[in-house]
Amino acid sequence: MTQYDRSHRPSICGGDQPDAPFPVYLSGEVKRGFQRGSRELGCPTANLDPEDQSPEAATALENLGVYYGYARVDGADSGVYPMVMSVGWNPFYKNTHKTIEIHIMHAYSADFYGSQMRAIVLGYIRPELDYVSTEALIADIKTDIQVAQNSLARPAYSAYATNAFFT
Ligand code: ADP
Ligand code: RBF
Ligand code: MG
Repeated sequence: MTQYDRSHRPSICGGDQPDAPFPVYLSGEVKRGFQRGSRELGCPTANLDPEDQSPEAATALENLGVYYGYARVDGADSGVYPMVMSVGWNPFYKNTHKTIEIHIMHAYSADFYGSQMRAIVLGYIRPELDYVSTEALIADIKTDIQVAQNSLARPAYSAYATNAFFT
């Protein structure tokens, strides 16, 4: 793997239009995990089962790391919102299986385990890293959220918020 410099991070990722293999379409039921996201990181992540995804999506997400796009959860609060997604083995926590976790940039009024979630992934931000501390991981997640927001603000990306996949 090439060296990745945490101290010099770009504020936007991806070209003016989503580059191949994006857009990547994901859907499935929100699964329960270790519930560390909200408790330890202040960042809840809704988990999808990698086994539930299409072969195209599985291939497209072979690069472990952080991605950005839009997501929607069926239910009371069913808007389409920006999201950041972590795909990997969470080396910091030494998990033993691959996870797909989506943090949606929206304040939901309640948990939504068991609900159907759909997401369109539009770009890749960075590889999955191991960390010396929880604080360092949290700092990078905050940057990821900012990068996702900047990247999605471009017209060719924002257009996906109203894509037919979400209706
Ligand atoms: P788990 O390990 O079970 O995924 P988390 O601490 O990561 O636990 O919390 C994830 C859960 O929090 C989601 O499944 C969802 O029900 C809820 N949740 C509430 N707000 C959000 C949000 N903005 N983004 C993602 N999940 C959220
Ligand atoms: N876990 C890691 O071990 N390394 C990472 O680089 C990493 N990046 C993440 C980036 C984002 C935007 C999010 C939401 C999570 C990330 N995580 C990472 C996953 C984190 O460890 C996970 O959400 C918690 O373990 C709770 O399941
Ligand atoms: Mg989670």
